[in-house]
Amino acid sequence: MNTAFTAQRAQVLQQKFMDTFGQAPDGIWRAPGRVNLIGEHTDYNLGFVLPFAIDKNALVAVRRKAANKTQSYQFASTYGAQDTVEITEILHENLVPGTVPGWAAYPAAVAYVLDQLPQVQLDGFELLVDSNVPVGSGLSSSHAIEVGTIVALNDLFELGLNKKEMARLTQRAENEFVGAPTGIMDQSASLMSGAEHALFLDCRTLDSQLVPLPLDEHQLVVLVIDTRVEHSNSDGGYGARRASCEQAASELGVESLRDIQDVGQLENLDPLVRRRATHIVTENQRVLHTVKALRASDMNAVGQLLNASHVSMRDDYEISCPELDLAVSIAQGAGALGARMTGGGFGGSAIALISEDKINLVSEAITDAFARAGYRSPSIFTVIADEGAGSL
Ligand code: GAF
Repeated sequence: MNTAFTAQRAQVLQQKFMDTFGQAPDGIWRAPGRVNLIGEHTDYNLGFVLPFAIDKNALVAVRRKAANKTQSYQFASTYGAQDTVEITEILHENLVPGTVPGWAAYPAAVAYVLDQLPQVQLDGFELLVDSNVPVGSGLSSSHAIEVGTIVALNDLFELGLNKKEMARLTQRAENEFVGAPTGIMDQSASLMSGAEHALFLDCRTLDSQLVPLPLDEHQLVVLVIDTRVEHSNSDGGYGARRASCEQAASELGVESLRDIQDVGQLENLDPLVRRRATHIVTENQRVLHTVKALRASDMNAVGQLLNASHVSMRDDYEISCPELDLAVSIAQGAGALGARMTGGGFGGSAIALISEDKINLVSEAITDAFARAGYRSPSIFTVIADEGAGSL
């Protein structure tokens, strides 16, 4: 974490909170976005994922209101804010799924799921968000806000929730209130990650291990190429992929595709469903192999697994797009050890594992190729593996 930069942002947020709500917040909490190194769309199939939290995050300032005040929630953010910050106020009785527009749906969704817990009396609170996770880039900007909100409320209302419980609750917030049928990877990465490690997560049990990322040792960096093709997990493509996986599991008589280890078992499925399921079965295996390769510090093997993952998402799962494919192939051609799209797909970002002396070369090659293809200029930056959410 860049501590000085975060402290500076927190100071500005503290002042803005006072200007907006007239009093200081009770605290400020930080929740990171993530990249997924490998293991895509395996989470809702109860399989394996290997993401890491990044050094781009949401800062969430919160003040708990006195219990005898009207039970209402006030949300504001610095998004697009110049001098004035717009406040969204939601009364407790109006906390209804699907009714809160824009980014305020994320903290509202968290209030909604917490409020349903029998032991929780969620009095009113005021909340101000500042985030530098790019929106719509596939780096989990919405989950960063949700996780920032739940860790703040967990502390302030002394709810005693552990990380697994917070991950499951924020998944419900996203599924039931926001209406996106997403899995559990992103919030888990934001909650459970550790600096300089990837999070090896079993999405069935939420048991996890931190696997060291030997990047410095090999003078490697992870480059993110945000294609600036915006995607949303509420669009139909994500849900359609999930439905195909559920159909495959049901036809095969298993709880989830996690229970299939051999693609030979898929051969009687309808051809389209079989290709979708093939991605999931092979991707789970690639995650396990990547964990082994990282532990053996074999970064060439890691790179090859990233490349294979991209092919599988492009051809079998069909969630890539021309901009992502171009970013990946140019990065590979310019010397990346491996590259793949990351996140939900249909836009968003790709990652490339490259040696640190090739950052400019690879970035320029991708920017030039995008210009020649007539695509929007991509946003390209390196990320470091940061620690999970907590209070500042
Ligand atoms: C999105 C979802 F939110 C995750 O749950 C996961 O399914 C991912 O797409 C694909 O791996 O980020």
